[in-house]
Amino acid sequence: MTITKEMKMTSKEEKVQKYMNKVYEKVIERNPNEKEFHQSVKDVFQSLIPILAKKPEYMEKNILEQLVEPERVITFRVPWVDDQGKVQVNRGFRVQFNSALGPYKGGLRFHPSVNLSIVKFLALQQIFKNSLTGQPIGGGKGGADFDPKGKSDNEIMRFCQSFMTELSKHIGPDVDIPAGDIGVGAREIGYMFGQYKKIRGSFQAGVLTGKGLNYGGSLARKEATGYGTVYFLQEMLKGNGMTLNGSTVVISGSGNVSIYAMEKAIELGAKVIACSDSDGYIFDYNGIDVETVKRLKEGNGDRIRYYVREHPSATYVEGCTGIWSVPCGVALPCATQNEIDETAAKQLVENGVKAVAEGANMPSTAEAIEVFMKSDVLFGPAKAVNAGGVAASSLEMAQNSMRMSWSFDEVDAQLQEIMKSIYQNCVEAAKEYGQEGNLIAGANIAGFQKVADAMIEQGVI
Ligand code: NDP
Ligand code: 2IT
Repeated sequence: MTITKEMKMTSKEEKVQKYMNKVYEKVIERNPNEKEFHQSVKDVFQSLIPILAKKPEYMEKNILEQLVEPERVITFRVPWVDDQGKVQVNRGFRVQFNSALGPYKGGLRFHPSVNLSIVKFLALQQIFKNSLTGQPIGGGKGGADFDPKGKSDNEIMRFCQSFMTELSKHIGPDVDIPAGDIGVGAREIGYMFGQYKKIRGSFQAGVLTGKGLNYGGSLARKEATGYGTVYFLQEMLKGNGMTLNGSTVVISGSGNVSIYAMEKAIELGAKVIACSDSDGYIFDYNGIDVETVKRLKEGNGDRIRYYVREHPSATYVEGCTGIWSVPCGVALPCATQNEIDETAAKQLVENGVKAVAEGANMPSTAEAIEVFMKSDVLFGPAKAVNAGGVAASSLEMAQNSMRMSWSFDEVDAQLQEIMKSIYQNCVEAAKEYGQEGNLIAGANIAGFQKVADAMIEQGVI
């Protein structure tokens, strides 16, 4: 038995569980060695037992089996020439997972760890996340096992051009709209946009989001995932009689999501005492200076260890996982998948953590989540918490279609509304299906319902 529900089950729920286990076993059989993808499927399925028991149509129409099979998976060769004149070859991916709610939408990740399992888990999560935003976007994800670290600007440009030469055949403003993720920021999006434009002979602003502000990018998109994470956190704390003001916060990573989560948390009166990169972490009980982190990491991708040169009151510790041993009231994992394991979760709980909100995608292992749930820690799941980035991307698409642009405050105000409504929908869905207070169940159920209904309305296609 693989998919389980903690509470005692009704006979209808037992039937659903049997069906789910069959689908899940097939997922494992059809997609061997894709452990991140399995983890992500299991996370979703576990929440869906009550809704499938209540609405038999989903099982009758075999929605789950349709849902876990991507509509299209594209893998391709990305050859490029390095500064020494040598030919290098990377592997590119785009998983167009589900278009029930709109064109495929989701980021591109450039990191040596990228493989099909990682892209599929991210794309699956994106379906539900995008559904939660209330925006008309389906789910997709892509990337390459390319390591941008240590590459010259010209190498990055040549790589992006080669990557887009192939990807351009599969995307478009009404087809599939990529954006950034780990290792892909405005610079990479710019090079890819330039190549797409050249190949198509047409300026289609809405084909990529996260663009530069000079050529169709949206104000507040850069800040949106981090800000949105903190807006969600704020709602979650408020809903439970707590406040961010005066709390101590630990945030992993020091990239796009972390930096703007830090900035917003500080603005709202929190003290951010630690952040990290893949080498190690810094902590300072007086509070981290976000402007220094920005200058180090956004400028030329320097290592976080250099922070202590400018701030002698801070300490640098080698190794990134140790960050979870820093006592804090709020933990925001904003780096990468499975960065909080069972041991780290136990450490956080022992040190008195009150709330965890996932800025990164799937940063907590299943075992870590169990620790948090058993300890009554407030837990905000990634699909809901970090949805602000893609929500702002959708607002960028809307501005591109209208050929106009909104002010920073206009986008930020819409973002705040979206995050509030995501939180509210998660709370209500959890309550409706007997899992009050469980935002994981709430996010999965609320995200699923809209997609499943749209799939049924559009027939078996
Ligand atoms: P960035 O590339 O801007 O930053 C990533 C940060 O995480 C860096 O500090 C990096 O350290 C660290 N990191 C990356 N890989 C690892 C690893 N294997 N172990 C430890 N640390 C690591 O990416 P983003 O900030 O954009 O993305 C962070 C997370 O947020 C990802 O999970 C992404 O999927 C998710 N996300 C991003 C959104 C966006 O709009 N950008 C939207 C929603 C979710 P180093 O500098 O050493 O590499
Ligand atoms: O994981 C994510 O939601 C992103 N990387 C952002 C996707 C997007 O299309 O803006």
